[in-house]
Amino acid sequence: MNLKMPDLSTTGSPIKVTRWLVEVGDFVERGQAVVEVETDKATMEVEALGFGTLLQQLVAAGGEASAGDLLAVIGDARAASGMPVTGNGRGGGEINYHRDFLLSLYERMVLVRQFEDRVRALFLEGIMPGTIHQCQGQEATAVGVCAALRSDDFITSTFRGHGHALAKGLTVQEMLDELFGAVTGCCRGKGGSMHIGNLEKGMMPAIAIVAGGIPLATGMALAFKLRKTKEIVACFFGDGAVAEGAFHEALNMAALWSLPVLFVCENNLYGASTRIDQVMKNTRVSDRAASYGFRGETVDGNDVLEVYEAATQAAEECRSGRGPVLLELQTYRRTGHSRRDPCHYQPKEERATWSANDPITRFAQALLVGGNADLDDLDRIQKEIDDEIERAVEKAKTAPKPVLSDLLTDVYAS
Ligand SMILES: Cc1ncc(C[n+]2csc(CCOP(=O)(O)OP(=O)(O)O)c2C)c(N)n1
Ligand SMILES: [Mg+2]
Repeated sequence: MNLKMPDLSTTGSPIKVTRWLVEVGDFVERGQAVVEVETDKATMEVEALGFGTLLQQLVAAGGEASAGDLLAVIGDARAASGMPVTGNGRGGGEINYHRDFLLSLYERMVLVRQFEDRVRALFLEGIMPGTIHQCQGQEATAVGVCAALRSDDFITSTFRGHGHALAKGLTVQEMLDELFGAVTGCCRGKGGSMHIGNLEKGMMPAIAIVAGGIPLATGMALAFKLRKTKEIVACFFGDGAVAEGAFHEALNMAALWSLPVLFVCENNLYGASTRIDQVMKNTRVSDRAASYGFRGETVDGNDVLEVYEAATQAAEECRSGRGPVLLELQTYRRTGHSRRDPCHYQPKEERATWSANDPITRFAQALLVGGNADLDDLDRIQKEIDDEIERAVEKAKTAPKPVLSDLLTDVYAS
């Protein structure tokens, strides 16, 4: 990934690089400020679009560059010599990942799990309006896919969207405020759990109609293609969407026009209380792609690195005009379909098997065995996230609610 000088100067004159904020070999987070520059008007920071390791600084501090000039090369999240080995790699061989990257994946998954657990408790206390559909057990799908995206890429989501939102960079505060119906929420309190989103962070407000996001994502991808931009859209949906007409129509069109859309099916074996084999003869969802003439792949959706690697490859194919791609991520929902569902239709043995395959426990073990973290590191991460969530809960409880005159603002039809 290249970091280029943005078009910041009003006069077209070269822009001065004042200070590097990241050293060669350091890990860079998506959205992290990498270098400080000075235009004729102001001092600004240039941010990384994606995760990676800073490999080269091409303009020294004090030097100048014009808009569009290369400032730095950021490698992918593997790299950095001497790092312990984790992950199998797609071609078979092992891959070195930067420790900070691995910990960031772990942190994000723990954030999703603890957010969901806390929100569940708030609903059970009866102090949150609406209903919820939660994603405990499915953290690796959201986190693995979103880690492979750039900050200017988009996602679409479903009624089960909290994990997608946190993985795409929405904050705990803006989400909790939204769930409490406050004006400070990411949709100003009008979306709630089932329509969570933030366009500035690349997440379309979620759509609760099963398969509803699939034609929408396809349309967004068409817009990216017509505008000749390099963004892609990752479209999350469940196995229940696969029998909907909208799924087939959109996949056909996306294939025909080679659109930059990454279809992500979170196959958790159930659509509400109905098991997948009761509604599909061929339960391998990724096979559907071949019938429309593009690549589909089934991936262990509880292995965050597998998901990340599959999504990175698929995103690259979409970005370079070789899309679309259909990824089927096999996973399991550990909670009921919605808040009131006790989940009795999931057989005990099946639940036990998937419990033993929990994405967070598995990744924690991999981090410990690989020497990337010790138990104190993992405890510290959990505690910091707990504290962050608690602070946000306290604020969200008293955050201001919309007033009557807000009723018809920010709506498309009235
Ligand atoms: C078109 C449509 N039909 C029915 C529903 C009711 N409904 C909401 S969620 C759901 C099950 C969806 O299952 P799946 O797509 O597998 O997603 P998961 O709940 O497993 O994440 C149903 C039937 C709906 N929202 N939209
Ligand atoms: Mg499902």
